[in-house]
Amino acid sequence: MISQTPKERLIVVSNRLPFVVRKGSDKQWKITPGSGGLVTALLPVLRDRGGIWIGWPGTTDKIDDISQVLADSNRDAGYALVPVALTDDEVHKFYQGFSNEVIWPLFHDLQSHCNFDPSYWQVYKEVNHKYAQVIARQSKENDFIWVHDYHLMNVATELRHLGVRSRIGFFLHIPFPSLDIFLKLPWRFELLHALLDYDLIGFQTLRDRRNFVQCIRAMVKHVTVQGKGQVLTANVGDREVRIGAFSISIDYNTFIEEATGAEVIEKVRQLHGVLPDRQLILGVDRLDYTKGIPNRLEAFRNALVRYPELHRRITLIQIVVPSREDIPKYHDLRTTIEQMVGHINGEFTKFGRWVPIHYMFRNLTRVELLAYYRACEIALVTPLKDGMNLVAKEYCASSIKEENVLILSEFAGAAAQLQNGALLVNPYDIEGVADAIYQAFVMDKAERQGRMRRMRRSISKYNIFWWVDSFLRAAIAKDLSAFPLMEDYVPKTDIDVPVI
Ligand code: ADQ
Repeated sequence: MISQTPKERLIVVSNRLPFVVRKGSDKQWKITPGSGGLVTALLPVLRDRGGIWIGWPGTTDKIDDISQVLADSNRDAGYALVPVALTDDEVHKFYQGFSNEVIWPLFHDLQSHCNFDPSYWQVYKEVNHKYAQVIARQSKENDFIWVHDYHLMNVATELRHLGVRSRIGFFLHIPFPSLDIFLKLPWRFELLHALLDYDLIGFQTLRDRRNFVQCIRAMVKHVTVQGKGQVLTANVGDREVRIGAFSISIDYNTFIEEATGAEVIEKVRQLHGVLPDRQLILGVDRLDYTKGIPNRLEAFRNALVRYPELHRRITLIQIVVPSREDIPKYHDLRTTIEQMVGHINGEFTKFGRWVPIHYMFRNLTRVELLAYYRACEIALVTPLKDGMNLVAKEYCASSIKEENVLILSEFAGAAAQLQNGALLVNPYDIEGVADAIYQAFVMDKAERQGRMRRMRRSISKYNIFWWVDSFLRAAIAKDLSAFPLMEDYVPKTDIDVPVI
């Protein structure tokens, strides 16, 4: 459904290219396609209208060879892959530093985790300039340039300095913080003005958009914001900037297809075979302090203490995917998680009969991931804060019999859309999450199906293709009233969380 979108050439820009480039044992470059929703959704659009994907190839090795390898491997694809070269120092200060030690924690409301090193900001600007130079070399006047995520917030400003006049859109995959938190950023004014150099800024949720609007109203002179619905208009001086909420999603139909494959079904059978007569609870997250894994483990322990009837009747399968291991905070987090798992298993294990937590620290194949989604009767998706959280949507899509229960943090972007089906929890409320585990455990089939059906209907309608299509249309539409809010998405309260 790539309908009615503008037909200009598309230039997609992201921190990383959607292909992993690495040298094999024969010293030859090997290119493997990346996976994930963004790649799945954007590659058909790029093929359809032609275009370029620009990004860092993930290695600081000599770039000339890589450009050639990328060009050769992608010759017949209908779009080009263009690398941006980064040095080790740039990767350290721009990627690990400013992006992941300043913006990532601050935008997830964890200011105490921030390292506001001034050299990080300097290199962030330089690297954004580097991306802009590559874009300026590659783009033509009528191209639509779509920049992704918090690593590249300065790119539009740099492009304007380089004289690029094309329309430029930006999508922020992570949350946008409230004014009080954003004000802590030493470079708050520069960054806010940089974002306003885009023609369209997309956020994951209405809450993120509202935070951004609050920031520009408070911090930018001569700004007015009008409109209602999915896309607003801000007038800043003589410029018009569009500001929208576009919840990212998944390729729903492909998930169903893959989740019903023979290999997945066999693996589900094996899982139930080794862990019989109980409900399985799944936690699957990148190793990241925003995902709330220690709080979740504490809640699981609390449920075992307060509801002894759960003993031997539930098992938590916690999978942690290695991530950002060069940053010390991530290393410490892994140690904390592993100590907690050890304590809980030490406290409750019944020798030869029951181990409460099965813990894995590794990447999974697609088949394994889908098998865990299908096999586990309950999912615990309890981030302290999350832009969207695709695991929640993937879990629902894979629930083919619609008998599984999703326990979801109020602070995941997905909560606004899935609030009519998920058991919403505050991840800081240990007893509340423990109660939700018990509620999920005893929930009857009819209620499970009703809840899961509502969530799947919404995810199926607002899938990844809807997301791409609505963003690209919002960039050019004359009439913004054609962009109503998502049906399930209408916030019931001003703070988007349920109140009693
Ligand atoms: P992430 O923080 O990475 O994404 P999420 O949205 O949950 O979080 O996406 C994780 C992805 O990794 C999922 O697509 C999942 O299939 C995959 N995955 C999970 N476990 C895996 C495993 N063991 N092996 C391999 N793959 C695994 C950021 C933001 C989110 C936002 C997304 C998209 O932090 O809030 O939803 O971008 O915008």
